[in-house]
Amino acid sequence: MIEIPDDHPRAESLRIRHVMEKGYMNRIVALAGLIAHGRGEAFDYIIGEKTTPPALKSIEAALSMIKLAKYPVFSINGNTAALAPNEIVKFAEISGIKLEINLFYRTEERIQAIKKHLLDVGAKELFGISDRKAQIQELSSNRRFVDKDGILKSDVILVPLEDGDRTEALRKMGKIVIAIDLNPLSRTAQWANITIVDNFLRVIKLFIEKWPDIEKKSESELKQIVRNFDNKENLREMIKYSIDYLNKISNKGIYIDEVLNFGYKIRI
Ligand code: PTJ
Repeated sequence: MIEIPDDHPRAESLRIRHVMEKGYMNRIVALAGLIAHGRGEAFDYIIGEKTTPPALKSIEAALSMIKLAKYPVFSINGNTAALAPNEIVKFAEISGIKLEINLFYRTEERIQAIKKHLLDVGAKELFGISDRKAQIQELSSNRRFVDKDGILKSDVILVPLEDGDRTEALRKMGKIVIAIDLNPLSRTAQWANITIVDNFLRVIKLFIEKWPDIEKKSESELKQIVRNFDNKENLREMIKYSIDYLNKISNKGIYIDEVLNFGYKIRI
C-alpha cells in the first residue's frame, strides 16, 4: 500500500480508505462494503464532512434511548468493525451495550475474522458467533440469523450502515431501532426510530465523549429528550442542511476555500 503524504488535502479520507482495503484483504469487510463506503463518502461530502446540529440532536436522543434500554444491542458488520474496533469495544465497556456480529454477506470465515479483530482490541463478550442462533421470520437475507441472547432479546438495537429490510423487520418485531446512515433517503433512515445522519467514525467517538453527560441525567430527563425527538422532522432538517450547504457553495462571491478549507482560492 502506498504511503499517504501528511500534506495531501485528502490525507485523512485516503487513510480511511486504506483501512477499508486492509479490512477487505483480511476478510473483515465484504467486497460490497467497499462500494457502501464510497457511497457514504459521497453523502459525507454534501454535509461538509462534519457533524451537523441535527445529527447532534439525534445523537443525544440515541444515547438517552440506549441508557433507558433494558437490553440494548449493537449490531456489528464488516465496515464498522474495520473502521473503529477500539471505539466499538470502548463504548460497549462504558455503556454496557451488548455486541453482536450480524452480517449481510455472511460467511463463517468473515465472522471468525471479525471476532478475532474485536477480541484483539479487548472485547469481552461477543454475540452472534456461537450456535445460539434464532431466525427472524420476516427476513429472507442472511441478517435473519440472530443470537437468542443478543438481538432476539434486545429492546433497543443500534444498526450502523444497515439495509432497509432488516430495519423494517425489527420495527415490526416491536424493537426500537437506532440507525447511523449518511444517506437520509435510505430505507433504513426512513424506517428507524432514531436516525443519525453522520459518519459512523465521528458518531462512535461522540458516543464515547458524550456518555458521561448522559449518565448524569435522571430517568425523567432522558425520557423527556426521547419524547422531544421527532425522527421525520430531524431527517427533514438534515436534507435542508445539505441543500443550504450546497447553496452556500454555489452562491456567487463565496470562496471555495472558505467553505471547504482547501487553503487556495478559486472564485466560483
Ligand atoms: O459486513 P456486511 O456483510 O454485513 O455488509 C455490510 C454492508 C455495508 C456492505 C451492507 O450492509 C450493505 O450493503 O449496506 P448498504 O445497503 O450499501 O447500505 C449502507 C449505507 O451506509 C449506505 O446508505 C451508505 O451511504 C451508508 N454509509 C456508508 N459508509 C458510512 C455510511 N453511513 C455512516 N457512516 C459511514 N462511514
